[in-house]
Amino acid sequence: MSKLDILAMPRVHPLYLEALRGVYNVHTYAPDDAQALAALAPRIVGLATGGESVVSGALLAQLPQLKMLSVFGVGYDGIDVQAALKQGVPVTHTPGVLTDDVADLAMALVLSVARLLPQADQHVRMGRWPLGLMPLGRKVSGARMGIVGLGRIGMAIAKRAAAFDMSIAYTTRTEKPESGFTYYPNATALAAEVDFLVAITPGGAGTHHLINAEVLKALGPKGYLVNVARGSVVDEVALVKALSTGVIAGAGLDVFMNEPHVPEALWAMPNVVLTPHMASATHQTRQAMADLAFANMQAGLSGQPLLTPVPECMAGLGR
Ligand code: NAP
Ligand code: 8YV
Repeated sequence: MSKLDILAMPRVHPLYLEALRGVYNVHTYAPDDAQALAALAPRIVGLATGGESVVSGALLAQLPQLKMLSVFGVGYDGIDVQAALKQGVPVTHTPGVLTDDVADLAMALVLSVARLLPQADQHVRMGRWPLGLMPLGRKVSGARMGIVGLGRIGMAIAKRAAAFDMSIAYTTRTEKPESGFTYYPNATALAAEVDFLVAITPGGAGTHHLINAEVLKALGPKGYLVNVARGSVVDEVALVKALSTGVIAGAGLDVFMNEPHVPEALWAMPNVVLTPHMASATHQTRQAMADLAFANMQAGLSGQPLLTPVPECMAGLGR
């Protein structure tokens, strides 16, 4: 029997591609080659994407035989899920398997920016230690943690923060009384009461610029922002201004508005720690994500129950 054809968006993770290639013909989408897509389109039954991929309704409409869209990532804000559902195409993602890693990196950014780890490393490597002392850092243990988005990953961050004896407060659209943490109805009110504000919501229209100039002002000159959510959640222009004018003390950033491009203004700032969207980038977790994304693709293309459909999909397709 001939292999089914899958289209993979650019930059989909190699481990996911490797698994797909064992079973399917995998073609990489070339956004600038309309002819190639037109030739392939009638055969494409599966679409493989990453968490940052952008899949428009227009692209989906060009794939009339599409039966399945499987995202390698928990976030899927770049995918037009409503258009997929209208076309009868289920969408899956990879929740849970990356929760620990993302929470670990959020805490790593908190610690790095507060305890000046990149500068400390440079201090030793550049031979500056014999010449003098480093500036002092900010104590993390016992400080006040504010979490914007208390879902799977937000809860895992809270668990880690609790081990550092931090007090924990949060904001979400719906209060989570079962968490036992202090609830604030919006990010500004939360920011005013914490030392570290960590953003970990989904991206997309509902959270666009949730962290804006007003929130940063409320966080204040002794406050730190950590963003492991999506670049769109933070007003990046307001953030650069706040960091360069002392409106906030510092930031740890794993995600950016226009990845992989990071505003150059941030590169030279000593009060900022920058990582390249790598919160789930460990061997163990990337493999687990690849396994789950692949299993979802196989399930969808063989008529088996999907393992982890996105919530809209469960409602929309009655699964
Ligand atoms: P989740 O379990 O669905 O949690 C999302 C949380 O965000 C929920 O508590 C939700 O609560 C809250 N939320 C949604 N909209 C909000 C809004 N407008 N204002 C305040 N809170 C809001 O998802 P998860 O598994 O924790 O993942 C969260 C996100 O992390 C992903 O969608 C992705 O964007 C990001 N992520 C980043 C990386 C990385 O590499 N940096 C890796 C994985 C995930 P309510 O519904 O009550 O508002
Ligand atoms: C990945 C992510 O880096 O899961 C997500 O939402 O942002 C990250 O885990 C990404 O999905 C890889 O494409």
